[in-house]
Amino acid sequence: MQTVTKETWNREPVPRTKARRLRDMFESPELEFLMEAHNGLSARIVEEAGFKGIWASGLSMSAALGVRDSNEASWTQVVEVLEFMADATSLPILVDGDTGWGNFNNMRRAVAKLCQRGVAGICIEDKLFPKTNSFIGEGQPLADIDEFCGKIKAGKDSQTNPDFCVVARLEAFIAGRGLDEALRRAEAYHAAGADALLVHSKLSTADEIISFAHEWAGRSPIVIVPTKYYATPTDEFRKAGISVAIWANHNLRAAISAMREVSRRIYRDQALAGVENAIAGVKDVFELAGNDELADAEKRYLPTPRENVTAIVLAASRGAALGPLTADKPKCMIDVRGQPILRRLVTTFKGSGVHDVVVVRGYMKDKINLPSISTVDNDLYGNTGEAASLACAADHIAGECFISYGDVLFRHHYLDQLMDSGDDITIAVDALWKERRSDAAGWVRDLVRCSQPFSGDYLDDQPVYVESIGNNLAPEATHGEWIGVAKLSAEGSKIVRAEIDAMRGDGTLPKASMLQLFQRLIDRGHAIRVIYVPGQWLDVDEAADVTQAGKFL
Ligand code: SPV
Ligand code: MG
Repeated sequence: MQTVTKETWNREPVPRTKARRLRDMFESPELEFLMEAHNGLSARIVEEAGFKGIWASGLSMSAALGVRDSNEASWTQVVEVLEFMADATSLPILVDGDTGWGNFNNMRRAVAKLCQRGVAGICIEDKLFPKTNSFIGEGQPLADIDEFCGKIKAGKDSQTNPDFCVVARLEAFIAGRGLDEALRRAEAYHAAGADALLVHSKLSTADEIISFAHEWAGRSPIVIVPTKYYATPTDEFRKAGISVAIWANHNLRAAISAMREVSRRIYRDQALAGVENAIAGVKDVFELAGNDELADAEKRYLPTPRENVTAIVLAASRGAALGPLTADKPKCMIDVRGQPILRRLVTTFKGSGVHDVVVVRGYMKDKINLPSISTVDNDLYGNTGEAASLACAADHIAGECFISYGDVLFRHHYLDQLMDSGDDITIAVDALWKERRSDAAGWVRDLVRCSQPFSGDYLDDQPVYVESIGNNLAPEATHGEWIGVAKLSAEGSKIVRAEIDAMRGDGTLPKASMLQLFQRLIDRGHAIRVIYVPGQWLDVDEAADVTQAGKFL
């Protein structure tokens, strides 16, 4: 028989549902096999072995839960197990539904629920609730035929997938009631709409099921469970025209033997060396659990951790223009839509994988108390400028690093664009600077004149550099506005640190702005790369900006 793998199924032009595939197995002229599984892991192992379908054994699921095969696990607990199994495998599952977990009404609800959870079919047996395993005791009472037929009909009427299968299981042989009773019941169950008949026997030979198959003469598919007549060659079943053989409990029994052996050995040895080579490796466990898929998904969905990238956030100033809003907190801690600006900024950095965020505090420094940041203090904030604040974090200007004002909000992908720049010093410049408006008297802007005006294409990778930067550039000499975020390479960090030292040396450091620092670098011949961005940022310098910031979010 051809081994059908998951890949084979997936190559079908129109994928068949699991229920359709189970139905195909019943209708196939070949003898097909269902292999027992009792949880997600064993379902995966069955699929890995090459089987086309799974028998969710009541005995095995109960035993795996540590209870007896006597409806001690409730039907919803069984459905929970089935859901894990259905999620873990692409194979169709035929569930051992015992007696339908109650009367026709319980059967209706169970079938609807199984269809929802992706189970392909249910097998119900003509015994009484609570059931007993077929291999326990003698003369188990059978269900009333009509009552059982009603249950089959109720199941068929409740399926929401047209291919869902209801298999009727004959326990006449198990109850010692013989072939005639089995055939009488088979006739009735077939007429009630059963898609297949499972004929069960506890003899050590296949005599009962073969005589049944002979009399039944292919009127509907026959399913068997050769647990007790395991020595019968499989070809005998083929010759008898059996549709499906169920290997009903062998994974559970294998697990019991293996777990016993390993537990006893480890108990005895008080050591693991004796078992290590005889059991599946931890890697195997990861593989079965699908960890590769998770690793791929992490690449797609998680921000790439920027190892060793630091963000230095300059947040020392009060923001006096904000008046009463900064009477009791620095401006970076002003609330915008329920969160301080600084928290949003830190979230933007962390969301882009920059986890090392250093905030330079000054005015009301104790109010900057966010978790997961580190701080340095510019206690002379009242008489110093931004360059002096940056100098307080000089030890952190190392390796790749961002420098940002503490009162700006911007789209997080601007950080990715800055990261992607191959230059040592890069700043994000708003190409739509002319569209920004403010009524504030003395509005101060960080204007930039570039080597090229914005080309109109944000994907244009022609490098553009800063020619001059300041607050007082003439509009006709201006190409954009710095949004307050810069990125340094490891070399860029060295250059900036050296310039800070030079400024300290010549006495200009205390009063210098970031713009003056940048302009000095340009004058010294260092290139500052420009990444043009299309607006979508703001800084908070005055009360109206707080309202704008709310809208921006
Ligand atoms: C099961 O696997 O739970 C079955 C088959 O119902 S048997 O145990 O043979 O009854
Ligand atoms: Mg069972």
